[in-house]
Amino acid sequence: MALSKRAAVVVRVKLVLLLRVCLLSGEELTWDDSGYVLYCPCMGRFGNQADHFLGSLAFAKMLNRTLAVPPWIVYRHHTPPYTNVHVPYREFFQLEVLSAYHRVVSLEDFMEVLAPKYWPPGQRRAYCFESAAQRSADKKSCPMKDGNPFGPFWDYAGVEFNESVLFGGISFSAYHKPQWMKKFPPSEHPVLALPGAPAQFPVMEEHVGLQRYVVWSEKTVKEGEEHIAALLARPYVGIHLRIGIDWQNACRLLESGDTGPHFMASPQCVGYNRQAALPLTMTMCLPDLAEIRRAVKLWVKRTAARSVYIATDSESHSKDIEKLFKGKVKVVSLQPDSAQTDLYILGQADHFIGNCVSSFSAFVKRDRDVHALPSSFFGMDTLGKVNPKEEL
Ligand code: GFB
Repeated sequence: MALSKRAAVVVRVKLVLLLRVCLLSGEELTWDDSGYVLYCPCMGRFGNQADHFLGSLAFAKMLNRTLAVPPWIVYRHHTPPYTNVHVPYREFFQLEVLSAYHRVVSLEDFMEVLAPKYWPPGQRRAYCFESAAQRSADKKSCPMKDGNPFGPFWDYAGVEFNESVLFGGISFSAYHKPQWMKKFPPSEHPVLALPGAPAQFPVMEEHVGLQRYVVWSEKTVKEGEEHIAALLARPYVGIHLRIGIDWQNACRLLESGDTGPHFMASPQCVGYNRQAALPLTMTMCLPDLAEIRRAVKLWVKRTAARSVYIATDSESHSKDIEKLFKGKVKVVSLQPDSAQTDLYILGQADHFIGNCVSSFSAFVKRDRDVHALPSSFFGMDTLGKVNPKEEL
């Protein structure tokens, strides 16, 4: 069933690709009278941005506007160039595949080809919540370029804003679609440029499946496959250790009990229904070495794995994990220049153990779900399924 669905999507993607591929090459772009949505992926790092991206894609489709797909903002503050790097979407993923779901253009192409004529300097309006404008000096302007990453992002796009349009009492959900359509008809408001993603974090349950349109670029696949071939013997278990200092601080918030049933990306493992959410434990947020060893041992045994791939934001604990298997299982951890290499390798594992609360893990989990590959989370051994009856 899963395979035939996947096959259907592949066929659809290929068909749409054939039709649209030329439309997406910069020089062939034509103006869309239905309008555009532009936004800055200004919250969080890759996993947060990816969650927001799926919601933004759905928002653009809901308003029947073309989405100007922003670059990823990569924070390189500890390694050269010691600043934000804006990585065009198509560096990591295939832009064209998105158009099987909805019309898109890269922000870079939009600015280069369309903006000079249809959204020229001097006529660039920013749109934001009244509450956001409260942060500006005159309390009437959208704080589009205030601080990092906002300023550098719009500078990268080459945009100065000339005017602000404020709104309130509406959200980005489908419930408010009529208000959006009425308030901002594309004839009068062709470009909705927003300071942040028109989406919720974490991604809404109904948008999780849009992950299937987020397909790795050939370059990322090639690099990832080379690492897998050179370093790993299948079957392999991939694990994500989100255990660094920022994460320790974040998980500490759980101890206060003020976080409610959901905390960051946790709906992916405790369930989206707040009333029926499973309890989120400290071990699920911040697994200690004992839990890491327990889970790895279990899944290596269950999958008869010959190697383990560790992706980590800090320590890999590779020596401790190696000791578990007395040299019989190869344990590998890279320090990749790009987090996407880790994401790709985790995505291809025969089994994945992720961190329930991390949106970095959530990206991998969604990506694997698209291909019906199994995942679980530290601190819980259900196969990444919220209803335990679905287990195994
Ligand atoms: O992806 P992300 O939003 O996930 O942010 P969370 C975590 C970032 O840390 C990643 C790095 O984008 C990577 O840059 N990182 C984490 C890793 N784990 C790994 C790994 O295994 N390999 C590599 N190469 N890099 C949120 C943040 O993180 O955590 C928020 O987005 C905030 O801004 C919150 O800091 C506490 O959801 O895990």
